[in-house]
Amino acid sequence: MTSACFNVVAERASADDLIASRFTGPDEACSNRNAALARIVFGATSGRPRIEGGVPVLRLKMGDEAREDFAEVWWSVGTVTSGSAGDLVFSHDDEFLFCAGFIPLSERYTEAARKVYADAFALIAEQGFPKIFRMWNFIPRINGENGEGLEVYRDFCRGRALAFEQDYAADAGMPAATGIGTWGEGVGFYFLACRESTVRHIENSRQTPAYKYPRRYGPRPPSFARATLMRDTLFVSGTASILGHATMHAGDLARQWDVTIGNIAHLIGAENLAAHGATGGYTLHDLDQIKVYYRHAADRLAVESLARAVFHPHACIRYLKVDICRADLLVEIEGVASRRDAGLRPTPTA
Ligand code: 3EB
Repeated sequence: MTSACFNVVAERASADDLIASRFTGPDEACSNRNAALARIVFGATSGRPRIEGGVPVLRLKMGDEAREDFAEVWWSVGTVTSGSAGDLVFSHDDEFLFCAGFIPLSERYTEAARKVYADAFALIAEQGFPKIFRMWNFIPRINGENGEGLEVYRDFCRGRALAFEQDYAADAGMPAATGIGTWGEGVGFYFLACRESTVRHIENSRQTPAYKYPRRYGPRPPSFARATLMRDTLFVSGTASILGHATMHAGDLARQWDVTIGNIAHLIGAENLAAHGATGGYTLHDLDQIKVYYRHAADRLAVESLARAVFHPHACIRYLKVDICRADLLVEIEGVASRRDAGLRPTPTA
């Protein structure tokens, strides 16, 4: 595979200090990247995604006082076409499609979430990229109650589940995802899709599949897989201190961290992947593009030192202080696993 480079770069919004962290594919292809497929700015403002200079841009208000804005940029090695369709913006090259959307603050998200996801599913089918392999959802007041006393996350999950049940290709499976809090004034989401049917959705034998969570967690379960394998890259969903379907160690950051890391290590390991017919496995040192979401500002230094102790010294790690979809969760971690020696490695920044 020579032209199939697929990479991501996280860069500071200030742009002069590029933290390049790229994965899968030959060096040539990676150094060939020439156009941004999309830019997600994790910063101080939020709003509807827009096309800026031909590139979809989604702004998510994720910052706390620490002022640590950064942008996640998805690079294409080919020619990028972008556009909008209703409230959605999208872009694609020959291989991958990016799409982003936004739902304004509301007393009830079920219908709006269902509609915007249904619109997105129709868009990707029409564009010829029917397989979603990674999705992110950022939900304001995620643990608050909606206009009917239902937790906002559960309200959102209901709409998303209806869209996946009724409007998504039945055989496509649910993608790896993150569903997390934001300080923004509405639900922001984005996802990546591809043409091929070779993506493989992975569950974790330590955890109940989220789409099978019992009813006590809400009227409809969350629609996502624990990870999605796309070629040699494993996209790891937001992962937390949940065994089976139960939260472990409410109130105990260190213990929640250990369960979360144990879940990821098991999820990406050879034994769990073999159960899905995939060969080989990954270790925590293969993880990059890591986001650590933590609930309490006071836990920041602790999560940083816990992360440094377990991840590769060159891994790109971002810390985001937001609420998490269950009120008893203190930390959630996502990342992308790939062969650390397979592609061009980033130069560590000072
Ligand atoms: C969990 O395991 C923790 O709703 O898209 C993780 C990843 C979580 C994705 C989502 C939620 C979502 O249930 C929460």
